[in-house]
Amino acid sequence: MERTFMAIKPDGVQRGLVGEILRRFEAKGFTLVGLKLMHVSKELAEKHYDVHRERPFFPGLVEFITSGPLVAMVWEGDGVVASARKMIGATNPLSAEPGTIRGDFGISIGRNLIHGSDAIETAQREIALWFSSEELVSWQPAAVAWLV
Ligand code: RTP
Ligand code: MG
Repeated sequence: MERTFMAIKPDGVQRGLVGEILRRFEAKGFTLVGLKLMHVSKELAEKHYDVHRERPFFPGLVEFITSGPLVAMVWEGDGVVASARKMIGATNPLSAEPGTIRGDFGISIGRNLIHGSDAIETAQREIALWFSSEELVSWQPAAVAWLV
């Protein structure tokens, strides 16, 4: 079953949007299989955003991601990688459609509330980077039978 990695960034936690964001993915019908609140080390932040290492915003991005607690999570479901990206919205919240998380709650590209893996291969890499296999719970909610 397809899985994606997402993280509610420190701004989402500070603004009290954790419940709202979890609610959206639960209500959509995806299955939560991993969840933890954590302070991210500089090393993990740099590995996570490795593709952006040469970009001018990289140091500020790492500083921000390590600035306070973040909620790391893994969600499961058919098509979850692309669907979650749609629900998150465009990188710049001012361009993100209303109805998306960034479109509804953000105004700044550097404070865009949530990360979501951008492809299935990226999701596999990020899940392995952020979670051990013991931290992931495989289960099938009874409600899924009513969705599919
Ligand atoms: P993310 O990786 O955090 O889910 O965001 P994304 O795929 O929508 O965007 P990406 O291109 O991967 O950029 C990663 C994060 O870097 C910050 N950023 N700042 N100042 C800038 O021009 C700029 N561009 C990107 C954003 O916070 C973005 O989420
Ligand atoms: Mg990205």
